[in-house]
Amino acid sequence: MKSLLTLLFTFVSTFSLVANPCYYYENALVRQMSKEFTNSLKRHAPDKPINVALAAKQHQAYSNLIAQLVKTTTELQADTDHPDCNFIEDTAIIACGKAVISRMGAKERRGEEIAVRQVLSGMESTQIHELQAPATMDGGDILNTGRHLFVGISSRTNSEAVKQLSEIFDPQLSVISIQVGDTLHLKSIISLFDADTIVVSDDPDVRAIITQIQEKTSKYNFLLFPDRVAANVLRINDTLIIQDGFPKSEAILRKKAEESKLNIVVLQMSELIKADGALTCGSLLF
Ligand code: CIR
Repeated sequence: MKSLLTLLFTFVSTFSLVANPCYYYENALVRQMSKEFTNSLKRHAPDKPINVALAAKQHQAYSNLIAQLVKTTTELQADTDHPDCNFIEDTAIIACGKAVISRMGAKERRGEEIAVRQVLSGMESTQIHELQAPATMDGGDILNTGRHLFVGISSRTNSEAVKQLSEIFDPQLSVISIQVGDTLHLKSIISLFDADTIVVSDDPDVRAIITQIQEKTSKYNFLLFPDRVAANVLRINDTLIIQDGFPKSEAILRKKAEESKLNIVVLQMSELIKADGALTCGSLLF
């Protein structure tokens, strides 16, 4: 009986994946930028200090674009105790009608998830799960392809999170851990173009990640290009958002987007990059 139910469930999940691929979103949460954004966490001090006014402008342009691309956008107020609060992606992951609230890897960021949990709890269609200690997770380490949940093991996300995510998402998504090496998050260096295609920069660290994915599954194609930062793209429905300032990577992404009949939008993220953020980190999409 149980195997019959599992079979039925897998069939329904597969069918809904075809109908609504993992980059089909109707809802978004975004969060205003803190006035303390210059005090955000950074792996390395930037060459030039963050231009706060420009950072706010770039973040606003991003939030406005998201609001145009999905039906409902909820904008949370900034949290002045948390300079990184606009990087809302890290506070939760939402997939298959389930929201998993992060226990974020950086202690300085814990507490950002409270307002997010509150908003998501009010949404009937979303079942709330909480990661439990000793698990730590940042949403930036999670790549959902609709079939697999690749979870980057990083300085922010640990293997206990992988265990708990497997319990939550089995059998809807197969949870696979990936060692990310020397980068902040998995999605700092790889992201999703479509359900079968992952975009990556062509460098040794990333090739090690490709090898790990290929050891587990042969289902993905990889679109390679030269710039590491540019590998964080954001696919929403029929639009691909890419970062300005990386002409060689842009040419490759444009060609592929045209072949797939996608709209392409280019956003300048220079000031968010200085705080190790880019495109996926500014929204929670579901
Ligand atoms: C941090 O170090 O947590 C933030 N300054 C950057 C977070 C970027 N998040 C993301 O890409 N998902």
